[in-house]
Amino acid sequence: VPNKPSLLNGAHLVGGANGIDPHAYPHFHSGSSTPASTSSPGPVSAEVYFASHVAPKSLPESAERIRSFVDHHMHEGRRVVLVTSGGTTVPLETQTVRFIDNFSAGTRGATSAEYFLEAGYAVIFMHRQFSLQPYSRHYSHSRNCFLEFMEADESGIHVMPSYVEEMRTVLHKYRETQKAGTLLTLDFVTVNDYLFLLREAAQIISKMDVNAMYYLAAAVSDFFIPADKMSEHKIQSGDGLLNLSMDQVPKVLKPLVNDWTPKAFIVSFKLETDEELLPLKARQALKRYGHQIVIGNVLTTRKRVVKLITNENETEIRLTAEEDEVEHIEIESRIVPELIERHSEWIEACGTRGECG
Ligand code: 9Z3
Repeated sequence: VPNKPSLLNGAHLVGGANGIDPHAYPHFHSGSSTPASTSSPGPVSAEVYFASHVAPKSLPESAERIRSFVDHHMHEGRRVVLVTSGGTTVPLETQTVRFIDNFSAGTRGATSAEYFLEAGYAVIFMHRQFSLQPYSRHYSHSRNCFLEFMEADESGIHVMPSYVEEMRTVLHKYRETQKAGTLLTLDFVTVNDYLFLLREAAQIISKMDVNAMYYLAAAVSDFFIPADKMSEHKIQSGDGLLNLSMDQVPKVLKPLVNDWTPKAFIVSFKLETDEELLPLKARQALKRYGHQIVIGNVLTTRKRVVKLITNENETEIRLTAEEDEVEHIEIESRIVPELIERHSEWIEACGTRGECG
């Protein structure tokens, strides 16, 4: 997902004749304003990326939590799905004041996680810090403030009668999940956090030989500023322009599929804003990375239409206007069962891939 400079001071960071030494910070150039260049050489390999960047401090603790979670559920005979959700940030300074973000609220990931849990999967929910989460998403800031569901009288504070039934259902599912211990949540903020956490999780899960699915719904930045080219301190403003030059984020789907977790069932999402481009880009991704399914979606229609694309076929899932606007059906309630069925077929066909036993 291309980053949108939504949190910056306008379309460009203000800078220019601003005292930034372009030799000290080669990724910040003063001078005329040009759009970010896409003509530079391709991304560095994942290997080079990981060797030249620092892992988040919380990684060893996350690794331990993943290990014991997967170990427990494997012995219980559960399938595991790793769901990624929400957007990643790209810091512009090491001591970060400004960063680039994207639109994702994490609706797709949080909603899908609930349907996987309901179907009996153990879910590793890898999400952007403060993005939507399973269950609480129904009452979060981006939908309705939870206070709107409450009323007070002399005996205390209660859920308003008109919301009781819906909340009872959500509460019941939430408690069932807590009791079963089937949800592990791990968070990330930057694209660097995301990449390290995904690699760590995949390598751990792969070693444990569990029937895992990857459901990669996070909106991952395509461009970033490498650590060695980042300004340590806050970029100073002046009255000129600041042009940003960014590198491409390595395409980690390739090592994910080939090296980190070669036996897993991997579903990635492809987002475009131009509908015409989507089939081509989705097919390209499938061919380039060799995984099982790409789900194509368009920004403006993503809650109503998706396309499941495999090497063999293409299946559209589309909500009717009635289902969407009147019945409030969530498209994830159709996507997830379809994927679970395909995951079952994938597991059953392990013999044809020489992976059984
Ligand atoms: C998606 O396409 C998700 O469906 C959305 C969900 C991010 C559109 P929301 O969080 O939105 O419910 O608001 N995710 C994947 C986007 C992505 O970064 N894909 C990469 C790419 O297109 C490949 S993994 O290159």
